[in-house]
Amino acid sequence: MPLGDRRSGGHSWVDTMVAQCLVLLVSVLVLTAPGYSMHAQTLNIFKKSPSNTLATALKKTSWPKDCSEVSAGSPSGVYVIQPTGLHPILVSCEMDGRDGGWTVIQRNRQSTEITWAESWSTYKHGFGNVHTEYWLGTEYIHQISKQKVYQVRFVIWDASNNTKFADYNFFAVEDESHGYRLRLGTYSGTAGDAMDSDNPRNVHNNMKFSTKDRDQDTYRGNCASRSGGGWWYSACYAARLNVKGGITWGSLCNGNCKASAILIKPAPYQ
Ligand SMILES: [Ca+2]
Repeated sequence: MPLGDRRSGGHSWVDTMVAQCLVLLVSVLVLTAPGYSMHAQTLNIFKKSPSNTLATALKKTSWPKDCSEVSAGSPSGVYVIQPTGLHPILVSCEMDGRDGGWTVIQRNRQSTEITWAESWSTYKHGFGNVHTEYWLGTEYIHQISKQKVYQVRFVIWDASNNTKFADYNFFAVEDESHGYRLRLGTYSGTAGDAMDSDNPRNVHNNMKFSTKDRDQDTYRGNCASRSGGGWWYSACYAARLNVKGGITWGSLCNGNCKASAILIKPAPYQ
């Protein structure tokens, strides 16, 4: 029914529309509550009214499953995604250039105010500020990574603020019952292969995730307690990105890296 017919058609349709608007608005407020804000694209659904497009927008039940499904040409920024089987979540998307569509699962910098020394459950559901430094959440990373075949890009800004990359052509995080174990493919890049190693003392590939209150490393002590943040420790690390002020990536920068980011997107092969 066109919007103009509402006077002759009674109030019920309009009331339903208002109710749906309120429900959606409340959802938006909840999503934006803990220091988050949403990208304009999400709010544009309100601007396309009044017409049937509003009704269409309100019926929208599917969000992008990851940043690779955000429409081409969109700017980098914060978006709502909804991985299969999950509620909608906010993530930062790297959309710039031809090589866009990356979902940012971690971002840190040397001068961060985040302690990173958080518990298993805090790591599980994520923390920080999606606009600056944050951990998306180990559970959400797992849920995203099981949707498709993913690749990962570790971006490291070294001590001189040069940007370096470490790409792995496969990326997955197993479920919580398997300790959120990390699975990486073959390395290529400019930062060095700090996540994989023949040395069992500092390898990260195939390691379980550990936090200060859940020691799943291969060290007699507790790597996460000694090092601050949760990570896929062995005994203990060659790469340490989840830390306040001591970001390390192999021999590239040892405790003095300027910043880091971890990005994932579907591999070109599926
Ligand atoms: Ca241990």
